[in-house]
Amino acid sequence: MTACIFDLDGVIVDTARYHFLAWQKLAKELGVELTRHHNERLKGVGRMESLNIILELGGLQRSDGEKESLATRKNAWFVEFIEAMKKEEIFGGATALFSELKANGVKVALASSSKNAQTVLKKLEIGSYFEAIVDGTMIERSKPDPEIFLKAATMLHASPKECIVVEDAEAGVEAAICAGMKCVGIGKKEQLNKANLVVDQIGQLNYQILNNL
Ligand code: B16
Ligand code: MG
Repeated sequence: MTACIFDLDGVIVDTARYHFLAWQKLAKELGVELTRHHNERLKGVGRMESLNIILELGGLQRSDGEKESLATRKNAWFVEFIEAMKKEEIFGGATALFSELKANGVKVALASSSKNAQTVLKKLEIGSYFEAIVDGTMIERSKPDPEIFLKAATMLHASPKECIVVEDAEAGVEAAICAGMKCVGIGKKEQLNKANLVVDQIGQLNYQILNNL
């Protein structure tokens, strides 16, 4: 392992919950019931892809203009949540893990599909932990496409097989595998069964566990 690439939402902080609450509010207005089970499909995929899934669940169709304004409304609610976020919301053990990896010569990167990733990093004051940051504004295809992880590896001058990805989304695990990288899933085994290892939270990981994968 020469590099470790971390997803943001749902791995470092529980912004995945804020995405869910904001999408659920929008879905309700559209008359669509968005359950936690459905929400698994929304994790890791881009904003417009998420909206398309909700419309599909409700058997609804909207014009491109209407979709833009629906996605903008959802984002405004999400931004309200993240503006109120506190540093204490960073998952326990996350920053200690970044420091431990660095101390062992492992490069640390962030790869988030979110266009709000920089705002979250600033709010939590953790941007300086990452040698490379790829966010939703820098990619053309969102997870499960491997583009985001390959871009991070290129920025770190690391080859994919030397990289380990840490992800909470099914689409993210898929993307890591497509990129030719090893992957640790954060969440449920049933959901993330393609990952090389699944743990409940980032705090359970350390350099040794990742290096032995
Ligand atoms: P935004 P990640 C992803 O972030 C989220 O998992 C996903 O639910 C969200 O739709 C996507 O970012 C886009 O976010 O609307 O803020 O651009 O998990 O890749 O860090
Ligand atoms: Mg995520």
